[in-house]
Amino acid sequence: MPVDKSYLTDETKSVRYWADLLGKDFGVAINSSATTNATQSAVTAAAFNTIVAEWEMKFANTEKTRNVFNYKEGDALYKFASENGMKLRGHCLVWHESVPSWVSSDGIKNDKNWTREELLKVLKNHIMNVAGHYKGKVYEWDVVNECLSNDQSIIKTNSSGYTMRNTVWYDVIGEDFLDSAFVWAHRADPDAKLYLNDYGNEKWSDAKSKAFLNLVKSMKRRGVPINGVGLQCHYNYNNLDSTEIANTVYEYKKLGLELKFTEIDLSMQNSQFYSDEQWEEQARTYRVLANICRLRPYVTGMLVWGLSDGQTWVNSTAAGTKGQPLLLNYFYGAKPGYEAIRRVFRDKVIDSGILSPSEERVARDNTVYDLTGKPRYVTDDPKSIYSLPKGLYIYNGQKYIVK
Ligand code: 9MR
Repeated sequence: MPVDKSYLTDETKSVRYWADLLGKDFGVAINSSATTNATQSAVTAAAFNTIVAEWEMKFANTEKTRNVFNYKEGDALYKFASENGMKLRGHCLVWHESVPSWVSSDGIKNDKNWTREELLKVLKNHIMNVAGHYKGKVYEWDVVNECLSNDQSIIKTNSSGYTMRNTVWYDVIGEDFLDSAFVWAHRADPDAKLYLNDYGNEKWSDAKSKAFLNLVKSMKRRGVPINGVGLQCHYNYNNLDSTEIANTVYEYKKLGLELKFTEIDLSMQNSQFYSDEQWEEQARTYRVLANICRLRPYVTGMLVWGLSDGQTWVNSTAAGTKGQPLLLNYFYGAKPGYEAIRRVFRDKVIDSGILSPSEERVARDNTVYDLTGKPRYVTDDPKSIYSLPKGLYIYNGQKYIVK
């Protein structure tokens, strides 16, 4: 595969450019080290418009010692995002993994013997501090992550049922941990969008997808301040069916919620060589998600879980059987999947009349137009417009009046 890095120098080759015009979040999970690496920071800012901390905003890093809060890495991500006109998404306030050892040795066992009241206090203190610190900086939080059990056989006998995952949070506090987490996050930052995030909730035929919807419906009934749901989308490169996902997605529209694909990676089965057909198949799967995002206003964006095939958790955890699940290859070249998403977003912008005619022209070239819409000349320097005869000109979607 040739290494295509044209998105670094030509913004119209970047998904970011089209996602910005569409008003969709197109994001990537990174660690703060990426912000001080010349290549990775340039690639991140050119290719994406949103970042999320892959690890550093989790409980084990933000409150490793009880009531001592660490915001160093998250703040570095915020600085990077604001310097590059990007959004910062928060991940995640409550999870059973990446829990500090003073809370639980494994996030499951109550081996510190918390009472319900004590653990509620711990959780409240954590959320009020972390969401409070990032108030106005993080626009959206995964408040609770992966709170459902993988076994949702309950659905067979109870179509509105769901089974919570056994964790220290659930086992000690009960389901109130979930509702309370959202209420506290909302209190800490009333403007932040609050999401419930999980995996295995993408395909409508999977029991966990139905259970996840049931859980969200019950939260809505209880008046929990939830704005949206995250479907993670950790999948193989060739088995996401668009109808299956579209059916799931539609259920959240009916509830008046937003939705995002929050942690996309589409793994290949590891081998040394892949055929063009296999890359195209991976691109097709990315295209399925991009199309669902493109067509539905309430699907607010899509985020991939890693910057390039060299930085994916899949490499370390899948014992060498899976790999290369992302949009940029080891050399940060755009893979067919990246181009597939770019085409989907670009075509929507160009074809749907989302842009005014002058903006649409500019999206294609650097032409100066006069008031009648006639192209006058092409330039990279709008100051040159002032040497034209008196009149009104359009360039880059803006009016220039020459007096
Ligand atoms: O990719 C993340 C990895 O670097 C961390 O070590 C790990 C534990 O904090 O979490 C990984 O991200 C997970 C995400 O937070 C929740 N969904 C599953 C992701 C992959 O395991």
